[in-house]
Amino acid sequence: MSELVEKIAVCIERGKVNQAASYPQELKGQEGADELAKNALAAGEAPDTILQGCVLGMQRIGEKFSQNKVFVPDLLMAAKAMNAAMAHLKPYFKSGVVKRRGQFVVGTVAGDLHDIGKNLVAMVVEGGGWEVIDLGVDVPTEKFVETVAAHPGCVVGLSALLTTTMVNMEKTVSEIKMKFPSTRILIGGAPVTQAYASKIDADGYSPDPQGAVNLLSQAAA
Ligand code: B1M
Repeated sequence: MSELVEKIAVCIERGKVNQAASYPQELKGQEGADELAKNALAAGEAPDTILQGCVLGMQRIGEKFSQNKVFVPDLLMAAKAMNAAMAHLKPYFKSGVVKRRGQFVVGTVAGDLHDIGKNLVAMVVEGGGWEVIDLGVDVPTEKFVETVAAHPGCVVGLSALLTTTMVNMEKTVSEIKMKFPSTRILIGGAPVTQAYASKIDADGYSPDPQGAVNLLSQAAA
């Protein structure tokens, strides 16, 4: 692994956004994800190398979050640093020079307004190298179906926090699968379990964002 990849990964994992940022204390004054990405591209470094650093950093923080070694604010700071680096990669994604691993369509199911967990999943999945199409909250089944039609081959993620709304996952899974049988669908959220995922024929369940990235990697393999 190159020194640059490791440096970017450390900035992402520690939430070091840019040189001016005073957080984290022990990296004060050092270049952050913003400058490292910008300067490396200006020096002719391959955009893929920057992406590699982002993916590695988000993977490290995602795993620590799964193990309860870090918490929501740490994940938010990592995502902020990741966004700072990714902003420099946007033109390369648009031109196709850097390829994403696939498209991930995510939203909370109909009736559910809880989006904090869904947003964390979206951030970590983006950091995992996927293009995220975030449909927001209270997403009707028809909207998911329309979006899958517009993005063939995408993987769908459904989030629910209420026992009264998780039942809407079943309808969404069944309608997507009826029209687009090969679409892979992951579900998650506090009341959701693997048993429920199996019952409604979802392809996977994850209790946390990094688990979702791992399932996506399997889906893409
Ligand atoms: Co609500 N709420 N809430 N609420 N709320 C809960 C969920 C509740 C457990 C509180 C309680 O009673 N103890 C309860 C649900 C009870 C139940 O269904 N069994 C509840 C209720 C009842 C309600 C209302 C009905 C209250 C009312 O109006 N009477 C109402 C419903 C609104 C609606 O959705 N229609 C309501 C409203 C709200 C607020 C709007 C005030 C606010 C949401 C703000 C927002 O999200 N923008 C809110 C909040 C904040 C909560 C609690 C306190 C926190 C939820 C949260 O953000 N957790 C919650 C109680 C609690 O959990 N302590 C509660 C932090 C977040 C990081 O975790 O979302 O679980 P979580 O996400 C995790 C994992 O689940 C996973 O990854 C995340 C990171 O680890 N994950 C996925 C999530 N989605 C995933 C998808 C994946 C994979 C993993 O793949 C696709």
